[in-house]
Amino acid sequence: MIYPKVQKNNLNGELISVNAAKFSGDCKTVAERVFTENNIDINGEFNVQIKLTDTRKTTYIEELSKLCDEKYFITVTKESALIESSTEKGVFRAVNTLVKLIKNNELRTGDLEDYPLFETRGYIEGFYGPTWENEKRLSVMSLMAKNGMNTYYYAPKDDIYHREKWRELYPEKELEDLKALYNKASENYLDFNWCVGPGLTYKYTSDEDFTLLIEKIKSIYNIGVRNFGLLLDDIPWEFQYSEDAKKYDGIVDAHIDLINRTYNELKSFDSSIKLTVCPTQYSGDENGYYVSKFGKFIPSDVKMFWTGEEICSRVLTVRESQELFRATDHKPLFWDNYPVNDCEMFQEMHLGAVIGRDKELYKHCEGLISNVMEYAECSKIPLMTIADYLWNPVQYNPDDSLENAHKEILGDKARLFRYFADHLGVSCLSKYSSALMSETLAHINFLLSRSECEKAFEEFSDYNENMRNCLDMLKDESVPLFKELKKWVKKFGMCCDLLDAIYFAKKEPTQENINNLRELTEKYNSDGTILTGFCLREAAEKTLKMY
Ligand code: LTM
Repeated sequence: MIYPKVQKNNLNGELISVNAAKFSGDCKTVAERVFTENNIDINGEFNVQIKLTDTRKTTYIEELSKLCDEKYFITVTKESALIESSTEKGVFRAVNTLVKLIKNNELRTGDLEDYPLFETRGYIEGFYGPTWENEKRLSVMSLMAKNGMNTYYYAPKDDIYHREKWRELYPEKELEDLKALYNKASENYLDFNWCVGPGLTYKYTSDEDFTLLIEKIKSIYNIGVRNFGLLLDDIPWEFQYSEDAKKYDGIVDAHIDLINRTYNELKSFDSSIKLTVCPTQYSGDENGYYVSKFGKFIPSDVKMFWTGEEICSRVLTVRESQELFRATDHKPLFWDNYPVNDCEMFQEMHLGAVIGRDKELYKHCEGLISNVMEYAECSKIPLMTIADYLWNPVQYNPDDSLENAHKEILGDKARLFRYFADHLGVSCLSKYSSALMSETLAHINFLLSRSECEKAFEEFSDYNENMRNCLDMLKDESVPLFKELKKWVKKFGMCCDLLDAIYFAKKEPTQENINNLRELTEKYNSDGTILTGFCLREAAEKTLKMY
């Protein structure tokens, strides 16, 4: 199976082995670049013909009654393949699919038809905390584009030029980095959105502030960017300047004025510019005075961020999307605060697959943009599942998607990694974690209750050995992912020690073993890093109570 799942896959004929291909027709350079990046020879016998064709078949998604510039078809025979799409972007998607089929050894004769269901699919660097290095940014971009995302928002809260020093232009080096980022996004068919968050100090009645804001946006326009975000999240609800309070009835009126002025100024400068905004009330009651007025009085083609019922929402639903549309005349562009783990969530590591987003959400929103963690390598794992959900929510299966993400990112380390990842599922999406450990400990207890002690301890010892092997693997900090996970790996080491102590206390309940278990339980519980679910504490405490 390849991910994201293809909408209609009828490649069910003869299996074809392709080690090298050659391209003919349109957009050859795009295809050759993608193949080369994936180490597949482009001077081979298998002929891939590419045809750009603008027909109903290649541009229209019947079930959505909507035009789409990313739809594509692939037809495969024994000697060749034909790619059809209406745009270069569609060809890019098709070629990535072809690469995955070849690499997974799943290329068969037949045909497939594919297109995304969510229109806007992407991620935002919108978290508080250390910003990503540019190298990491480029690496995440390539991976997410390869997996079908089409949008990127630049809005790191701790980039001082984004928020605190919004009035100042970027110094040369920072601007160069942004340019490199914009170029990478364009190469990968990602819409690049640069955002500014002036609301901490903006004076709504000041023409000077307005001019500075437009100048700042134009300085980013000059490196090529055409999509901008004006973010008014996490700013004071009260006016900061008496002149503002005098002029406007309420804060929402000042925000509406700012957005309309900015929109008109940018559109008269270049009508291709697009604007996204984030209201100060971006979650909760869709009919709240602020957000309903905000939405009704800003232009209809300005996209509006919304995080759902909560800031970090367990579920995102069709119902709330419809309600928000009714109240604001804007479909939500979901700013999904998963997997972000900043602020109060800093002890959690969010490595689980995305869940709790309605299957039919794509019909009722502009799209979904996931807010990532300060840990770029770690973010790749949940982001891959989000990319799968956004492309094909109807066939999305979180467990399969997560397993694929592990394989893609960790290769043959994926098998052992699950002994660790099992414990990193606590987030706003779910309070439960450690499913594999819980199941294992429950079965061991069941065997013990039937006096099948030998079998029980054998199972326990096998599990602990896998955990230890996993720990040894995780200690290799030359793997960037493992380096980022250091804090959780340290706690995982304590977890392995505690499991061994439970094992010995159960098998040979000597005073020494019991004391050791007590000591390690205290040590484990006193470390604030969030790892295992209740099952480990329960196993330790129940064992201690027995003696
Ligand atoms: O969610 C929004 C719109 N704003 C901020 C984010 O910057 C932050 O990362 C998340 C999670 O803490 N919460 C917010 O309120």
